[in-house]
Amino acid sequence: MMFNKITDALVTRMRDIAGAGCVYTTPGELEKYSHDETEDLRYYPEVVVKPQTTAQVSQLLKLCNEYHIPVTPRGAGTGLSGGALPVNAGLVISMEGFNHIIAIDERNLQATVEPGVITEVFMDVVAAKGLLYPVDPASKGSCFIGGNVANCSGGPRVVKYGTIREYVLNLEVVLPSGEVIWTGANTLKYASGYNLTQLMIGSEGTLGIVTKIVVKLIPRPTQTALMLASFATNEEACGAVSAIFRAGIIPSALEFMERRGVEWVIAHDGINFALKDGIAAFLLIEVDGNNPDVIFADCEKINAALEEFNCQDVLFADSSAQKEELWHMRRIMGLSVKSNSVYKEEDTVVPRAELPALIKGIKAIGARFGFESVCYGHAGDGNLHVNIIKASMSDADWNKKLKDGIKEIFELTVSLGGTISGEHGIGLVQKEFMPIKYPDVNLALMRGIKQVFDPNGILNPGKIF
Ligand code: 2HG
Ligand code: ZN
Repeated sequence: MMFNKITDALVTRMRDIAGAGCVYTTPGELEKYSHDETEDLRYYPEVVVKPQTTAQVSQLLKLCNEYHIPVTPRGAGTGLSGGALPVNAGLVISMEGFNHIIAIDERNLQATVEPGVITEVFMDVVAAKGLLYPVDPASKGSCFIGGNVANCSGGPRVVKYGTIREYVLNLEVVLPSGEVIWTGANTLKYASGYNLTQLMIGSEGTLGIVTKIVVKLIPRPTQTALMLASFATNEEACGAVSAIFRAGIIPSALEFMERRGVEWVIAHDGINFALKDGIAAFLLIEVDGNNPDVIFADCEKINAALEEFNCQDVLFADSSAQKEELWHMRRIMGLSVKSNSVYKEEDTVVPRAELPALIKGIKAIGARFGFESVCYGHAGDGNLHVNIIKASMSDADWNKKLKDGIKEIFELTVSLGGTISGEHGIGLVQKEFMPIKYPDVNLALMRGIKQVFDPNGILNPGKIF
């Protein structure tokens, strides 16, 4: 793909469109947009614009399409696959200015929001109305709901409530041509031709820029119970996961944490947690509902299922403060790993009952290549975040062994019926592994869709394929 550089004349046009105060060009201003949360990758854009209206996004895309300027849409920059990195420089369109909750429709249990709203801010506003928007990635306090749409984000509550796919009803999207469309309808059903709403979700900013999002809301459960179960081996912890569902329970969260992850949270955050000897892994299990008796009975069934897998100990959180502490431990695990060592994160997902085989295989691959890994994640979804640790490995070893090791981890994942990303997307860093999952015919279909939406290939080039 041949792209042009952004000339001074084009910068002037961008200022005319968005207002001079919303166009940034100095290295100091651009630095923040040169990276996301993906390892240590850095790519500087030439210009950043923060539009405030759909009309401005439309005019910017029309201009860039005419002059073949690459455009990287950007939310909060919390992504873990490099999807927001401007790898061809060009223009970054930051959606920070789109931070309004436009409407909460309590009659239909729907809301219309702009993509730059912080996920947790939105969750709190609907919670105050007794409603639940359950899509809560670990970075909910800083990520944008638009980025969640772009990446098809999940988080701990997917296991009961589903990913963001289950909540987005309709999207306002600006196409690379500058045309503005609504993708669907504000309805719970949609059997009216190809579902463009679902196509946009997870398209990582390669097909259009989302400017409004209509989501479904649900009544908020009033009660939760949270327990932390400890196990002597990873396989036992992972094996217990499927048993909980077989016992007739769908927990509202079912998270796995390896011991080393907990150790690093303690080191990073100084939390007060007594880590007992002989414990290899934990399951953090939440049950929600409105009837405490039903929740109590569910917890007893879960306990019985855990015992079959040699569960060593179960800690019941007995206050909301303790629940928050345990959740905090889980949510900051990614950051804690990052602060401890150079690392590379993979986002493997398999059918739930294959989790024991996945973790066993990952450890065997690590042993063969000589790297350590710290695994945690959404076990109830079969989704394991595999953090491969550089530790004292030399750069040469790390670069060579890492690539081969990741390839084997993904081959194992796919052979178990899984895929190479459950919720972090493909972006820049996973794209070379796409052929492990997809034959040429699937990749050709995806490229064809891209071509229809974006014939000049200006939108987030270098991602997914
Ligand atoms: C996690 O489970 C997340 O810790 C990290 O996948 C991603 O929320 C995030 O930014
Ligand atoms: Zn996750």
